[in-house]
Amino acid sequence: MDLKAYLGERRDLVNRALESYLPKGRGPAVRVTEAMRYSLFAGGKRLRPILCLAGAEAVGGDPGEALPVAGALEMIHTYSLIHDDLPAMDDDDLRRGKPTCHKQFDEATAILAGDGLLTAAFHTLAVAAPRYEGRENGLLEVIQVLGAAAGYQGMVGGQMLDLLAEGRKITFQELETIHRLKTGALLTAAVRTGALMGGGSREEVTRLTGYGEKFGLAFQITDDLLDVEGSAAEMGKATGMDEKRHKATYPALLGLEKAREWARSLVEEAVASLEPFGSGAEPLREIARYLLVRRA
Ligand code: GRG
Repeated sequence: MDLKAYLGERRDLVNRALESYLPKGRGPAVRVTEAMRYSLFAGGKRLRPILCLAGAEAVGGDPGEALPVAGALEMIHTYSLIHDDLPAMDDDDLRRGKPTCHKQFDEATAILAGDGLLTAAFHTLAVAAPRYEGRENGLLEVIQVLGAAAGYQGMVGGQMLDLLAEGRKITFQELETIHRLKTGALLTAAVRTGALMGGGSREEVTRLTGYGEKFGLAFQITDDLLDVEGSAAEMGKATGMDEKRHKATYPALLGLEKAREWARSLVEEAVASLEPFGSGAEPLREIARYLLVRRA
């Protein structure tokens, strides 16, 4: 398959959906919607929504049915980036190739933009609910999965552990827990919710969740590698920051070659989880392999 064309077509689909969920000039305070839209449309890869649509496709479902969930995932992800870039957290100036939200607007507006996006994610799902008449329980399960993955049991918990680990030596096990929660939980939820929205069987959902877990870890390792080997121009954010901040990373703990090897074996395991699936899972296979060659 032509992965580049597939990703481009899916990105456009997601962008059109996001445009309809968060149109210009919405709400009583245009400044906050402007800030939300500034970060949301700053040009991310749309990896989480694409994984969600691909999860639906893998189980033979209609990816269009998963679009509101895909949009919600991207809103949650963008909120996490806005807050992560704040002076109280990573204090970054560049994201998605543009000034970070608090640099472009101001700190208070960036906090509100993040809050607005997180809230809009769940609001979007509630607004879409009538479309799923007769399948309300499925939608509720999706909301549960998303809430847990984004919240204290997942991404927020992982971010807290990451902040607590600053300036101290951590074990490999601790590093893995941080990343499983901080980055992996939302990526796993993307594939899982896609499979649920596509009407996958329990076994299919479990298998795709396994894929998401391996994918999430491999993604983080390649993200760490790109921080060492990538360029700011390609990444749209400053690189070399992990070392500067003395952050524990996979390359720092394992060395570059071992980290690369581990990412490779996780990608193989992710692809192996898809063994019983037919050609509908080809995008998921290709996206996993793409992790090993991505430059951004
Ligand atoms: C503030 C609650 C809260 C959580 C922040 C995800 C996160 C937790 C922080 C981001 C820090 C970071 C750079 C983690 C590495 C992995 C990651 C999430 C990279 C960015 O995701 P991409 O590459 O970005 O999918 P785009 O811009 O393409 O969407």
